[in-house]
Amino acid sequence: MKRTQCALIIMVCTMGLPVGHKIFAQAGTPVPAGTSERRLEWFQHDKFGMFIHFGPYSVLAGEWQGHRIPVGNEAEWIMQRYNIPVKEYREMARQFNPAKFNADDWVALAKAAGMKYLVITAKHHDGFAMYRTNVNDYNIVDWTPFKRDLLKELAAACRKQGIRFCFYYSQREDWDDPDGYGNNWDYDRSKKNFDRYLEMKSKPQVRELLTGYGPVGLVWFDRGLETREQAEDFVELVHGLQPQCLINGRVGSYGQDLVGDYQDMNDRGMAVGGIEEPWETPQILNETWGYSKFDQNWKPPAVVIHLLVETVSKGGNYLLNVGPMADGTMPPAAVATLRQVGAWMQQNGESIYGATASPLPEYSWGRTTVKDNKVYLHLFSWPADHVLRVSDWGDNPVKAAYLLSRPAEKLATSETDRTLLVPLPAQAPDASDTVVVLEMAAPFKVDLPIVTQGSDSPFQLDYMNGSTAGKAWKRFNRKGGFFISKWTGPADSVTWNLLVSQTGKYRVRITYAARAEWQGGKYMLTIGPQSLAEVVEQTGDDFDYKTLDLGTITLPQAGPISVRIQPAANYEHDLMQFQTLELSPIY
Ligand code: H79
Repeated sequence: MKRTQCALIIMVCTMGLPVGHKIFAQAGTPVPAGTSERRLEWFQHDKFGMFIHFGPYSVLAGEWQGHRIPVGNEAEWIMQRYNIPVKEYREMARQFNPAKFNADDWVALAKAAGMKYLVITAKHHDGFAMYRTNVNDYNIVDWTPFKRDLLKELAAACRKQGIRFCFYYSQREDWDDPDGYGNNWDYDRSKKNFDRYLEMKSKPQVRELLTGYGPVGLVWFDRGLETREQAEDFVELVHGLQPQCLINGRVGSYGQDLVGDYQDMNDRGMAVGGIEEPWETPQILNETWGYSKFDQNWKPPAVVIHLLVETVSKGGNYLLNVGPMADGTMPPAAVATLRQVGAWMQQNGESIYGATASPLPEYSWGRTTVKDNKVYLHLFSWPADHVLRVSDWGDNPVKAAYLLSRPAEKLATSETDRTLLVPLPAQAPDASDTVVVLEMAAPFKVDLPIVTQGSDSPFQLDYMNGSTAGKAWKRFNRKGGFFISKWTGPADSVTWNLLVSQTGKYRVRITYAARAEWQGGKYMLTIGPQSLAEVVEQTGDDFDYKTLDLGTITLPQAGPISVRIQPAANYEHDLMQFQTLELSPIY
């Protein structure tokens, strides 16, 4: 449901909730070292990282024997795409010699862009190690004329310049190894022993990387392992060696519930609304991860800034990729863009670092981020009449308003009909994103959106128009989409405020997924003054959603009511993976 449809605010139902209430609550409670929450502190603060895809595919730069990877496709997939025999790809990799590589330059570029962590491909799907491995000689030191351990130099430069060193490791896909996943042109699929690959290459390499390169901020796995046990093995391996190191959600199967510390969107994916679980989106500057000499579709700096802001406004991290060229230097266009993003960050970083998801809607003029007692309005476009209108502002008295770049010049604000008006200078000081700061005496309070209904139309209550409390979280899964889960007790709930216009009988249907072990969990469904005791039924595996009919209820009165779902008792496990509750009028 679109925010505009459900955002009719009426005074009766105003229930103020401090923004990011769960995060504030956590800050006061001591968290034992090594837990996910503690590990995630830097990640949730830092917001912006550099992704680097570099390997032998960078030499091919999108072309193999006259075949060209179409722009829009991944150049690092070239070996798979043209089924290049291992022998030939390995010969090609002999030429990999990034002689102009300078670790300090790369790290300085990340730093200049305002990035705080750096994730380099230690091994991509092609199986080539970008560091000196003991597993085999197919690595940058033993196999190439370069002979240097690129990761070692990068890790040292990161430490020196205060950037968190992290690595990408393709733990399942390996087109070089006879037992790895993906290469069925050289190797007979039926003869593969995948466990042998995991034990003989994948795990030993992850172990090497976590023992030889200093503290690692996070390990970025890709293309998820099939079973939960396999994924948990990798989690134990990483946390056993470096308890503070984060693990991204792609360690496990994309269709299962999260294993690891935080969730990644799809490649280039974006959230539909604020996600309450820590998350990240991997994004690209042009249309490929590994360098392609054909791809000159570079995003303008303003677009990069908008994507960063949009991500932060929804509670996420922005991991932005650059694919260096075979000689070890960065494409000039990428450098220019990152420097311009950095200039913007220099001025406006306060609105990004440490900011949390905004409860305000997506505006036509831009996005908003929030931190402590401040709301940052990011103006992607400048209003023609120089008056900024912030609808759904509610009851939040403004102490001071000013442009982040000119804090001394205060702007006078006024309110009309719960919309805040901010008079602006005639010209946008920053055409890509001018940030207006609104300072308040207290954290911003949101009104729960009011879900309205058209005549004879049902209420669709979901992730977007509900409000969670306690441990219940708005989350994402590739198979499950946007959903709510992690609730284990009565304090964990999701609530909707409804404006009933049609009285009478309603059919109640709920859509959720529940594993076998969650079967029998009891939950309370409160609809206005009525409470229904319900029992969770098994629906199948993770995200095997089913719609269950919960019978009928009567809504005798028009007007505001609230609807809530919460576990009826404390459980050791999740209640359910919730998707929607539908109340449809019966005629
Ligand atoms: O490392 C980057 C990608 O190479 C990797 N994830 C990001 C971070 C990735 N792994 N898998 N995928 C992306 C899915 C890719 C599918 C495709 Fe293709 C590759 C689409 C086009 C090329 C395989 C080959 C499927 C169709 C053709």
